[in-house]
Amino acid sequence: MLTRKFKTSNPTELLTEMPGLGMKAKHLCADIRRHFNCTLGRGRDCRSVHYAYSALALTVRDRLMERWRNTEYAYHQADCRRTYYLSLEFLLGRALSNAMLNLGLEEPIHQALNELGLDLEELADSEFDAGLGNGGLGRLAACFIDSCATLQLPVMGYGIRYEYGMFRQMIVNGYQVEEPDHWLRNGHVWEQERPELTVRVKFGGRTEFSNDASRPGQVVWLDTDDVLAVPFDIPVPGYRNGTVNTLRLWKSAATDEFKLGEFNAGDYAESVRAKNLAENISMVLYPNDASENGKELRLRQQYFLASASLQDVLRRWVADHGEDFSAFAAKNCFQLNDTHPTIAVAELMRLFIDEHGLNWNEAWAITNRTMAYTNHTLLPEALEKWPVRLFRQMLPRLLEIIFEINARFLGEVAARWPGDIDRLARMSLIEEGHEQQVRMAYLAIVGSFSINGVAALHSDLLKHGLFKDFHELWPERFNNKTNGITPRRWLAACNPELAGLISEAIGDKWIADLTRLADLRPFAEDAAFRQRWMAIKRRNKERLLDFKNRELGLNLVNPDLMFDVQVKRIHEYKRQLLNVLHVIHLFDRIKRGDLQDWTPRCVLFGGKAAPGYVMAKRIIKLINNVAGTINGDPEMNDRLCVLFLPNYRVTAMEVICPGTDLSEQISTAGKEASGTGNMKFMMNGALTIGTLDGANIEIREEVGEENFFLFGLTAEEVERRRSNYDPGAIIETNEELKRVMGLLESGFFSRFEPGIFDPIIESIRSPHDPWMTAADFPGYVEAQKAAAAAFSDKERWARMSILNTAASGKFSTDRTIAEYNREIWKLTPIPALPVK
Ligand code: T68
Repeated sequence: MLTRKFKTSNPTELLTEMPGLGMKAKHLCADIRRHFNCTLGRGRDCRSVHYAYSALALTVRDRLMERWRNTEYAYHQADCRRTYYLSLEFLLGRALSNAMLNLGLEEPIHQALNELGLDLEELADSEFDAGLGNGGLGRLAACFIDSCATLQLPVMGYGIRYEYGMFRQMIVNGYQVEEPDHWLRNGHVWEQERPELTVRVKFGGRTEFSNDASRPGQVVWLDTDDVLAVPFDIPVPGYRNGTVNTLRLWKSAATDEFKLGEFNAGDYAESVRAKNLAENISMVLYPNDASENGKELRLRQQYFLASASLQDVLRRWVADHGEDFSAFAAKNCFQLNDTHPTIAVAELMRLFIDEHGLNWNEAWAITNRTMAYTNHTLLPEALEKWPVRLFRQMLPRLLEIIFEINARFLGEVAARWPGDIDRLARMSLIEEGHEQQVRMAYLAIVGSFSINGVAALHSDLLKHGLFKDFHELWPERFNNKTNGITPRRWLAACNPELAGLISEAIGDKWIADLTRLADLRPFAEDAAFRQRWMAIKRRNKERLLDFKNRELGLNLVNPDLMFDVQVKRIHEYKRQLLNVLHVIHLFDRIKRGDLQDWTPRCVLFGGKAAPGYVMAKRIIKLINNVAGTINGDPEMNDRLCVLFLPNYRVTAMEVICPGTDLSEQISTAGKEASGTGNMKFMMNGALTIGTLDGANIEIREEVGEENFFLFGLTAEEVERRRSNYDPGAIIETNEELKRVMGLLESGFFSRFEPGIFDPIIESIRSPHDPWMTAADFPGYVEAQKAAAAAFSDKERWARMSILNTAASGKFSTDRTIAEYNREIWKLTPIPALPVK
């Protein structure tokens, strides 16, 4: 397949690098025209924005191509150590404006488009989001590869090219309705298919000992149903440094063998079914953000990603080093983004032993020095387990290897703690019960030399809670890497006016070294600067209003309200419910005429619920019903407005975070591993109201307690309260909560569908409510009061806003990635070759 080499000709000219493409407006202008006319074949009768966008995107892409090849060439020349970031999700969003920013093409493109009579915003707006992720974990992967390219680290991302990304959310009568997201419908100019690098992935079949006498004890995996993995590469540009790294996404395809067997035998339907099975693997992203639903296809996706990626790396290794793997661990590292790609531990063992002839100890020594695991959750329901039965049927050879890893591992545990049977059962990779299950997190821990959490508190809770036994065994493997976000997309690109003001004040070095934002601190005391800062915030709020009006078909006009925002996945632990209860309380205050020191506000919600998560969907309905009541009540008029923004996504956040005043980070302490939305808001000058959870703790440390609205139980207090939690008593003694519950229970918000909120009411009143919503309500109301008071003091708020941005330097993924590199990956940055 596509691997024939030139035989008769020697195309020296073809294989020589072409000279670099011009970066000036006139060059860009000519290329946009050429792509529009020649590449896309469109002419004067074409009025479609899509083709104008495509012509521009191709023009930008051309400038990435040469840098992309040079980068790979430089890495190959350096024969450097590399890291591979394995992730089932990369939540990329749009590519165009990011590529323009990173290549430094913004100015000349503006000029070129001006000449052509085109509007950049309109073109950019026609790009579909690449929504190949659920939320934080997928977006983190996208920010990470951006920072790796900016730091010139030889890191490649591996993922799946889902035909359908995260579903599109519509709100119908207040309820979430899911629609498929066919993001590839108009093609995707940023990807490069590489069919010549296709690999084969095995499924099913059976194993037996080889009868090859020269390979005693060798296992063969045979009678498999194979699937092809075809790579599509996406360029990942660094910030103005000539580096372009690679994100390789696999698409599944059927082998063409089916044509022979069943097809000729006349079983057409069966052969087509097999083809569909193969193609289904990369069809759709599973939309669950906090639990696995145990679907067979999901395990197939996981193995498909792991196997294709490892084979790809090994193929390159063998091409360069032959079958000598002695330096493999010194040159390669795989970072596992949560347990989703963890089957890679067993797959690497299989490839070494079955395909490359290493013995167990050799293979294990390498595997165990190359794998590193990042955990993203403490929620027990999110810890992945797969039935042994499913493994046996789908991946029989992998199951044998997992059993062997487990046997040897338990031997180690038994030697360290002789006679401790309970401990063996607790730590086993196989959970016993009515059905045996493989514990993927434990496989990841046993197979990795590094295990990290994503914020200081989270990593601590892993060590002393969830993975306590493993921490006792291997304390040196555990570490923390507090998350971050890329300041390119999340400040420079999404908030150009604020970025401009910052650069005017402190220079533009902050874009690649975010710690420099600290230089903004003195400007908080400069009244003229504060005024400009708040004028920009106001214009960003107007932009956000426009966006809401467009998406919701409304006509809101007042940017002077406090914009109080909670956007993130809808989950009980994130407590959108607590926020709505507070909204109901504000409504109640207006109704009672308690308007003393009133701060007008607009409360904005956004986020998707997993389609099978009934309670989360009910919370969306509650928000919408409360919004309907409040927005339809003339008494509320510019005092309080509540919106649920449908289809929250990366592109929406790019407009939301610059226009937010107050950021809601109100999860039950100990439940949010880190959070990254909190960082986006802070960086754009919003203040946080939040609990001592995840990265909130570090945000508050950086900005100072006086610039953060804190409330709620600590993680320890939450655990201690469990045994004697009495929400009924809290409701009885807190007049405000009592009134809110009274309104809810009276059916005031469910007049047309009586009883629909009963499950929500029950959960708040239950002594077993794991999220302790009632317990934190009184403190939350107080903190909200403090926030409202601060907001009405314009000068004070402006100061606090500037200080928040100034203190956000720590939360750049450049810092996070530098730490991963220093402590785990140990890569040497490789400067890019200059473009000729
Ligand atoms: C998030 N996790 C954490 N998971 O909730 C958040 N899960 O605190 C953290 O900041 C972020 O990861 C980055 O570390 C997720 O987003 C998922 O999306 C997910 C997807 C599939 C299965 C389980």
